[in-house]
Amino acid sequence: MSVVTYIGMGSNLGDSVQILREAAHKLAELGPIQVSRLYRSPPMGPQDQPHYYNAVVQLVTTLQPLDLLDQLQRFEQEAGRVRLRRWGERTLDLDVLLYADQSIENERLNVPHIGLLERDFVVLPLLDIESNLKVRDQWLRDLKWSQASTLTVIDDKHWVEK
Ligand code: ROI
Repeated sequence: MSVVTYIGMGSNLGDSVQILREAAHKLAELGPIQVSRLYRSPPMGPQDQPHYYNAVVQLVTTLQPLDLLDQLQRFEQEAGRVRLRRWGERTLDLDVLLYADQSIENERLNVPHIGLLERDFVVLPLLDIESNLKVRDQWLRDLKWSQASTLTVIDDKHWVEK
């Protein structure tokens, strides 16, 4: 049975736009996708690191959560993932944000993603794809900063095909 999942993507090392584009192409091999706009956002965490490029992909897949996580981690490795420090710069980060309406808590995976509601670089791209999303009893579109945030839109929804 297929489920709707949302994957957060971030990069601030290397050719980030191309790295995110290739990640979206790999996700498309797992099932039909829809992509958000492409954003640039100031780092959350240490400030002496480059801005991030962020986007979200909706993936409809038959993969179970941990099998999906295995695939995401494989894509991160294939992108030559480098992670220099905790909360620091990285080549490619792929996070399971939402998996249907399930709550998942185990040592490898926490869904909905911890911190989702506090991160504009996750919530705004999610809203590009689906404006009716409720996470932990909270409508995302009602979050007070969901209209005004620190994000810059870099490109429209067609950035993956360019
Ligand atoms: N900050 C931004 N702006 N975007 C990210 O994707 C991102 N990812 C991270 C931390 C280090 C928390 N900061 C981030 O993992």
